[in-house]
Amino acid sequence: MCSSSTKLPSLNREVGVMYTKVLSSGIQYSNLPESYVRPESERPRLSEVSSCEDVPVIDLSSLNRAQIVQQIGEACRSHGVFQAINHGVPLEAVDKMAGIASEFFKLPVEEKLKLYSDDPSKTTRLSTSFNVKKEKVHNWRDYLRLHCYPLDKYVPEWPSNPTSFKEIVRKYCMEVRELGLRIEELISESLGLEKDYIKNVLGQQGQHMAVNFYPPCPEPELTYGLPGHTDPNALTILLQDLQVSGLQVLKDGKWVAISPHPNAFVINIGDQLQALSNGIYKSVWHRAVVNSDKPRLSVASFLCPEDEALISPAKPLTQDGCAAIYRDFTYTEYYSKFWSRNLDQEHCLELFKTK
Ligand SMILES: O=C(O)CCC(=O)C(=O)O
Repeated sequence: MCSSSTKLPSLNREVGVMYTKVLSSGIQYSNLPESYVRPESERPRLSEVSSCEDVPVIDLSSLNRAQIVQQIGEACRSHGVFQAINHGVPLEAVDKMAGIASEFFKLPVEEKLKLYSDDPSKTTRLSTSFNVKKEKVHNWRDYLRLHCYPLDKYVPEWPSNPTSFKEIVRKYCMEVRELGLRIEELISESLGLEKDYIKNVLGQQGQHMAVNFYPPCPEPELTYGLPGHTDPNALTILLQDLQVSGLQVLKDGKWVAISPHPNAFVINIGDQLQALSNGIYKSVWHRAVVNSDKPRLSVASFLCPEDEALISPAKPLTQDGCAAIYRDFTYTEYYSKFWSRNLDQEHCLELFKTK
């Protein structure tokens, strides 16, 4: 049942290889290729997933800062994720970002493949799955990965097709960065730390983007867009497709779907904030599942510590008998460990525990 039968026109071998490098090639698969099929015990069991009614929705425009801080603290402790509304990023910037992402993935495959690379160290690349050279089973996803900070350094290497890509994405990145830094201040305060504590520890933060494209999948029960993982960075700001859901988070040992909320960003705590908070806040396990009807897009923006930032549990959180549960490490050390593994292995932070 799982052998791939494609509707690929008769092509010579070289062209065929090119077409199968990414999923967004126009090929329609009627069965899931074997290399995407998860063993029975690792499948998503979609019928058992309930929709998460209670993922906190936080209004960032409230004038009551103390209340926002308290809501963020509760959300980070209980879920590791929340949806931010009235976040200050103009709707126009968001709509244009979603539009240009969709246009990009509709480009002819030859055009997109000019950017193809499976080398995670490349700062601008189109790729597929997660880490194709390391993983045993592939994921039903293509993605465009961009480094975004400092903008003037990276924008020149971004796609120039569609022609408005650079301008639209540049604007979006600036807005999202501002939002992320604002949320980091609120998170600092919610931990009882100085407003600038997180910013000071993380230094001149990098910013990366993954524009994710999940084509319709012939057998969504057998695979993932992205399997369960936590994010290795500090904070993730995710723009979800409003029409097509697919994001799920692990809550109390069960996978629950996060229905897209109009004009909201999904904000999730990454591994670095879990370490800095000495485990008080959770870097949430999340995954993207696929469906057989419609393509789905998401745009993840990641704020990352500078390479040499020294991450350690915040000193004020390791007093009064609370020992540091993670050893100190630099972000470079963490990031290279993260990319040397499969996405769905044990939490990478486990490797940095003091005991
Ligand atoms: O597509 C999604 O909803 C999740 C994306 C994600 O987890 C990621 O890019 O790391």
